[in-house]
Amino acid sequence: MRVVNLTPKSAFRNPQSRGVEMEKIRNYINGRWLDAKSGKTFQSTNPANKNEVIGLISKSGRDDVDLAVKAAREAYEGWRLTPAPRRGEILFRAAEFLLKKKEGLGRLETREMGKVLPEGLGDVQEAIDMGYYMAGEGRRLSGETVPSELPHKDMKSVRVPVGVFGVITPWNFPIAIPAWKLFPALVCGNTVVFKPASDTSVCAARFVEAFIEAGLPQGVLNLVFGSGGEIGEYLVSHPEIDAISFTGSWETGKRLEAVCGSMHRPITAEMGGKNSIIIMDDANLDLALDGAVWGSFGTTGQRCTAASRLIVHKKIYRVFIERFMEAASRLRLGDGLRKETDVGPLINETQFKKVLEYIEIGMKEGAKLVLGGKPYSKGICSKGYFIEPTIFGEVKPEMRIAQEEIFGPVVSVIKTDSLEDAIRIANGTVYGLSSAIYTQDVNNTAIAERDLESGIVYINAPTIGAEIHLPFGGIKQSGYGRKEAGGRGGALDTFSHWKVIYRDFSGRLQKAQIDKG
Ligand code: UN1
Repeated sequence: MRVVNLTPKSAFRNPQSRGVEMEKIRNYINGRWLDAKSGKTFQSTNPANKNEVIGLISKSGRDDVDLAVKAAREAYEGWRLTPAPRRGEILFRAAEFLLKKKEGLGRLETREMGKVLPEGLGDVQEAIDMGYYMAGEGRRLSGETVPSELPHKDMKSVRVPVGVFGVITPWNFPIAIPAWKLFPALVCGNTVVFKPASDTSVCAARFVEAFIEAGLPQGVLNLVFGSGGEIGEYLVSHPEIDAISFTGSWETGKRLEAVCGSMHRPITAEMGGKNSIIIMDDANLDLALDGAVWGSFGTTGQRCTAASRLIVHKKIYRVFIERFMEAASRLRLGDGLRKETDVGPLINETQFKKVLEYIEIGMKEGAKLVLGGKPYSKGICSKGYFIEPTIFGEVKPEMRIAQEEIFGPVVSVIKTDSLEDAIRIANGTVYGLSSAIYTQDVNNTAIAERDLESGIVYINAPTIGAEIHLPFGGIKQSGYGRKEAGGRGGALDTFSHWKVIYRDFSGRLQKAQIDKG
């Protein structure tokens, strides 16, 4: 195996957080960890304790992106021609490395992103799952062979890589979402320039390390840190990039789609959601309550699949809302590394303020605040971006809090009187990522499954918790282009093109559709 140049392990003391180490994190370009050309840096901090700096990160400019794209372009030919099973073996080793480091990576996620430790570990596990799954694809990547209508002629379709991919990822799944993109991109034979969200830069560096340890040739995967405005959009419009995979907000995604459209460049964009759970009067209420709490407040509501609307049948509305309030009020906020914590902080000040603004909007619109609604700063939470789990009752489907993505621990409860009305409300937003229904009536499940307008539908389970081997993604303003995750029909179609080959060995000109053989 090649000698690798890892992120310098020379962590140094962070003066602001006694005893805790902060790391210097550099770009990874063409097999080397490099400072940004400008020498500039920025800090990544712990959202549960703003004084704790997790890493000092290279702040890249356009020249760093140029370097990374050049490296990916130069490595492309070699990687494209590396047999796919060999590519898969490298990815398998990367997954093994992640498994070995799972505990440490999970803890890092909690410190850098704020999600509670079991969720941090789940995030890493999702990456491991994707690694093993895509490693296996190295020995499949199958196409079709079908008989020709003409004699002495054969024909087949084969997958070919797209080229150099620009990959832009969000902070809410700092390792899982990069894994959804990098593993399939690499097994298909693409090379990559990866720009992660600044808030979770250290997680991204640690994740890339898995590929280096696994022996990925230099230049195949390159990592640049910096703001979306400064380098993300530059990467997307770079002349030497062939395609883009993006996960993030609708506003950014829409802009990037326009850029790519004008350049005839494929882009897959995963964006927001305004996901709903329908709870019918015949639902198993205990199950629905557990699902509503997890769907609304898991990951502090910072999942694009989070349930931010609960559409509840009027016959059970009162008992549901009382029990839901009671269950949510028992959730304990705090540092996600502590065993007793159920809900962590918001990621940063911008999100913190945005969520509080939406709570304000909800109150002005006349929704009934039944729980929470305030920042939470008791005890150890005084240094973080904590907001109480917040429930609005009596919400009208057209209110802004029931239409716009909030991305925080705020949920709207809406009353309904029938399945038909519930589905109409669920479908009545610009988004279409995930939806769910709790009911014991098999006919209700069939109607919901058929009529809910979303990329993912759950029956008797909340809107979160997609598994990696089926396609993931939304319709309407939730998604654009092909899907993430899954194999055929999902990630493999995003990260490869079909090439169709006809071979005529008859020794004469044969005309399809004209000659009858
Ligand atoms: C996201 O919120 O962007 O289904 C991804 C889920 C997770 C992935 C969420 N497996 O909630």
